[in-house]
Amino acid sequence: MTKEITKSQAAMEMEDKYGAHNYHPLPVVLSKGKGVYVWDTEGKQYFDFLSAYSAVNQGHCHPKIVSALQQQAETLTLTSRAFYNDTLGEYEKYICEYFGFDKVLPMNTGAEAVETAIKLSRKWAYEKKGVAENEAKIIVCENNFHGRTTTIISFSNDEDARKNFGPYTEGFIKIPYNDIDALKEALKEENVAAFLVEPIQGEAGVFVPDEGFLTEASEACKKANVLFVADEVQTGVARTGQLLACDHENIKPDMLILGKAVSGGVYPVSAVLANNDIMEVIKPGQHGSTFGGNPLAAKVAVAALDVIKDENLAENAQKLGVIFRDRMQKFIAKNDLVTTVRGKGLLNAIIINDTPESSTAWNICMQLKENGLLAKPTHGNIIRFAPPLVMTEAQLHECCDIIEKTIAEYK
Ligand code: IF1
Repeated sequence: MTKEITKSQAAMEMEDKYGAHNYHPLPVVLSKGKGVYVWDTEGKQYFDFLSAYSAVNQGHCHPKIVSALQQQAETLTLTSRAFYNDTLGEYEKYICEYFGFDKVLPMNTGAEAVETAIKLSRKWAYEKKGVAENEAKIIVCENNFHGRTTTIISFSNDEDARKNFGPYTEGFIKIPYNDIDALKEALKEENVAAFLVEPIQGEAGVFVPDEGFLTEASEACKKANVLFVADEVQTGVARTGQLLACDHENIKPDMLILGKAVSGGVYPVSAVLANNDIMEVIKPGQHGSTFGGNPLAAKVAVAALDVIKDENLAENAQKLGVIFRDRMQKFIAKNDLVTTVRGKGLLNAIIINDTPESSTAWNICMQLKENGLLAKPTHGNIIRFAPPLVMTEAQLHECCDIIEKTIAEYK
């Protein structure tokens, strides 16, 4: 027993000593995952209610995805895009048909895909819309989270993400989220290339816009000849109870940004999808990445997207999400510690009745960990709940029991 405690202690101390302190993890050291479960170095089992920020929608170590990885790893891993390979085209066809676009531009991380969409939007504005060189503007929303590159943090309003990383990239107009009038006003400006938006704001604490906002936004963009660019890195791939969060309002973005669960968390795979009139502005040598679209990524992504359909994960997320919010609503009606539950599908959050500066949400997460469920607070007093979508109804009820018991007993 003592020896095992030393094991996780040792792992944490090693990260602390040799790794940059750019994260503040919950003190649990994970060494194994399967489906909705993860295990720590002491063998304690937990429900994973973060799913690696919605990358592991298909569940940990899904056998079909892992098998695709293993087979391809023994065959061909990386060619670079200097040559063709026999897996990329198949993947490109597959993902284009899957989401209904003409073309895909493959990248690796979410931030890279957002950067790609920004570059595509600007180039489209200059070459198709006729915006004067270096004048293109992109409308973004307050409290956005799109990644951590220097350009992306330039239009963040999170001090931690931004401060002392300047000088910042120009060319962004910030409007309040979920404010159609502000968007229409901003669209009156000249030289607007795109509106970049998360259909649900994840980092902001799972903020769901009013019904109709996305539809109106999409229509207003179309009228103004401005690209509607959806960042579905976190909301995409069945998380919110539809394949895409945009599907809840039946809208089709001009550009779709995907990451995370495109690979089921097995390998970094991201993508930008668009139709030919947009994608054709990129010519050889103008954008790319050594690893983007490599054979491993291609095979893993096809397997991961297959699993979403084969196992009806969007439907399951939709169904379980309703049950989850229903139980939480009933619970908070008789508990003062939680004020709100909100979300869509299995992307949900509860708001703790305390200041963002308090450590209440953190302490609750520590207690949830003791009780066998892992979640992480965001913005001090919000706890995000996003389990893998392969969860069963019985498991979800078990998890709700843990959450309710933990909060009810919290002192
Ligand atoms: C971290 C949150 C989640 C994203 C959207 C692009 C990216 C992300 C909508 C960039 C990434 C992350 C990254 C993670 C924390 C996280 C997050 F807490 F910030 F909100 F998911 F819940 N667009 N989201 O949400 O993707 O480059 O990371 O692959 O630690 O920074 P990436």
